[in-house]
Amino acid sequence: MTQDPAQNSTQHLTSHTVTSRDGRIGGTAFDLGAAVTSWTIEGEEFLWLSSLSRYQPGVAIRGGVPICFPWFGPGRTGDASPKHGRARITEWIFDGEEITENSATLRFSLPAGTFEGEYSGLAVRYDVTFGEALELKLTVTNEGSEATSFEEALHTYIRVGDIENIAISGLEGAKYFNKVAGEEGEYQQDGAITFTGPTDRIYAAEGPVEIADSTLERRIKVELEGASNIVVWNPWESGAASMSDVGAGEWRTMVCVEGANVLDSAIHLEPGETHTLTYRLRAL
Ligand code: TA6
Repeated sequence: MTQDPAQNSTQHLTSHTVTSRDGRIGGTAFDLGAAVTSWTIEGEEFLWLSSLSRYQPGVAIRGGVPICFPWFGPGRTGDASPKHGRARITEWIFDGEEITENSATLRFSLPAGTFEGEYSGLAVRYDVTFGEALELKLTVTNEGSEATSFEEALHTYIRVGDIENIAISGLEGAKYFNKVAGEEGEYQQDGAITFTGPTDRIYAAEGPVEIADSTLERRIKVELEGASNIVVWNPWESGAASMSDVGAGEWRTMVCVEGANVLDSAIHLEPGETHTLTYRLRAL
């Protein structure tokens, strides 16, 4: 897929690349979408980022950790726009960094006035800690005078060796909604998840889950707090073919394991209430 090189360059966007004092841990996040795009331990990358991602104001970065907020996909009504909500295409405020011997933290918040109507009272903070684990904390406070509810997801793209050579355990027996066209409906997970075609599932489960990657010979654990759903997605060759910002064959080297609260599990906040969604990724 060819692309205007200017769109594929990060030069117009502000990003923050940090390293722990001992030099072992690295990470990068952009103000656009507060999108984390890299987390490394001794140079080994754990996040997937498309080589054809656009880096343009108002366009979601393809890979890393997009934030879906205040709705997921087309939302509970099925027609909300933009897809996955405005947070991932908004310039967040960078609230500073904190570097320690073995970690680096970046803090962001959404500018006041990002949302209108029912979401206008929501204040959103996002704290990203790159350490032996990648820890992401999305904190939402209802500062308005009306109760409101929202969906959210930390849409993490994890780098894998080959999607056909991974297995995800921890969701055995969990109920899920299958979003793949032609297969829509409620199912129950039988055994570990393996991949043989397009996969797009919303599990009613919090995990934890483990990804066994026999190509890269590593195991990765995802732990969540404050999440009622785990979304597992890979577009496969057929889905990736219609995505202009995914490089040839790169769909094979990613799996999205997302911490989420969507549909019936949307978060309801009374005035003054706060909810935090925490996502932790670690290599075992
Ligand atoms: O989280 C899975 C999903 O909702 C899929 O249905 C798929 O469309 C994906 O997100 C990516 O969405 P995007 O808008 O980034 O192309």
